[in-house]
Amino acid sequence: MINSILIANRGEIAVRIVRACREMGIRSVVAYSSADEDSLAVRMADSAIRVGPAPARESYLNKQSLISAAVLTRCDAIHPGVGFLSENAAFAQEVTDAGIVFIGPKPETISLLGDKVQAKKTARENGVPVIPGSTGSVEDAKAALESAEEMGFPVIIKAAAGGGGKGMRIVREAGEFERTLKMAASEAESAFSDGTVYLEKYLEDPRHVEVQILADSHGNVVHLGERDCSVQEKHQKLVEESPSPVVTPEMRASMGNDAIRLFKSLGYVGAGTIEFLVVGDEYFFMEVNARVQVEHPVSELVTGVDIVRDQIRAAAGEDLGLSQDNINLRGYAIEVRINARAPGRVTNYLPPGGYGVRVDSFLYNGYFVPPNYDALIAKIICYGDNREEGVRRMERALSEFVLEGVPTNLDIQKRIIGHKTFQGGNFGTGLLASIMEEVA
Ligand code: MV4
Repeated sequence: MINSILIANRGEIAVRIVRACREMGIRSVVAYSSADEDSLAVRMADSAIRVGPAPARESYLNKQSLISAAVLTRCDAIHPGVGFLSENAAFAQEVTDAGIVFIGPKPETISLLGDKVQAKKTARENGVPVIPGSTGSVEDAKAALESAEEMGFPVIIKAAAGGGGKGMRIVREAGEFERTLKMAASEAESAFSDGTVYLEKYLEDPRHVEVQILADSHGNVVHLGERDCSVQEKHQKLVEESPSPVVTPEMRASMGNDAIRLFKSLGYVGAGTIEFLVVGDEYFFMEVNARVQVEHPVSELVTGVDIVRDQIRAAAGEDLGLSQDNINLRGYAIEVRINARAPGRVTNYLPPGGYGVRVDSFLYNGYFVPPNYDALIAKIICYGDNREEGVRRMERALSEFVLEGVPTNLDIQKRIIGHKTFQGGNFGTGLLASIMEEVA
């Protein structure tokens, strides 16, 4: 049983969790920084507690302050949301040691999955296809060059402690290899205090497809289909959709079974995502995100499963009674992320609505978007019976959206969703760059 949750996050995800708490009869307490005193989550929650000044390092990343806040407000659980401490094994452990439920997988699971080399090894051992030519961590430059030549250029160097594109380097020829390897390792060392890097064959213009998993502590594990997140800008997702236009029913079943096998072997509890790169009819494991994700509403709309509610129930030790036979993927959903290009005060906000449109946001008239955090300010999610209908509905929703006072990426989103290549469904991760070129 969970009675009260401290929400150790902000923005639209904090609002999403407050809403789940209200529906579940759970008291919500929002932990906020000085920059977020006027936030919608603070207004909507049952109560709120300041955990530090504006810089995230001293507030949303301040483990001790957050745990003290939970103790002071008599919360029996902490929801870390996305980003910040959501995949921090030390935080999960300290929360647990304080006798508080961490809403997420076990600290050991977070720790294993946070090391991308270990995660890949575990995937491979469980029969999940990994990227061809990929190896364990790089030990010395000479051996690494040999292994790169063996897999053939281009190769990609990734940081073991990275993930989500942080600290990646593509190497197209042997001559650049050693220098780039050194740079990647020293960047990884300064960014993550861990200079471990690994190599993969670089796949040209792949699609990014991820499978949503839900698991309870009673051994029930199901998948909620995939999300295609191929429209990205500097590793920031801009559009997510389900089903993927390139995933066949056979691929879906195979990816889903692989994911379930891996998550069962991990003893995973809660909501998680397995990321794949897809080229043609082949898919390759990339990494696991051990948290609920920004784009989770897409899967909620095509399955009817309240992922945040079930994540909380799983953390409370409840048997979710999940069975894959009861998960029915129906229709199509698409999410567009609206990002602020600069801080500013909202002078006019009219979110879209109507049939098949959901908006997850923390904006309101008069709200000041602070400069300190993530640029994401609104997610527009549309449902349709099929991709054509869902995309048309998204075009309609974007045309209704009014936001004045804060510059956003709304124009580029309209251009993407209205683009014939996007609408055709046949594109890779290079789509955005080619649209930007057309604009210029
Ligand atoms: C790759 C890749 C090609 N080959 N790995 C990993 C994290 C993600 N944000 C970007 N990642 C990539 N990993 C191999 N072996 C290409 C990318 C990639 C990418 C992937 C999905 C969507 C957009 C992307 C943009 C650039 C690079």
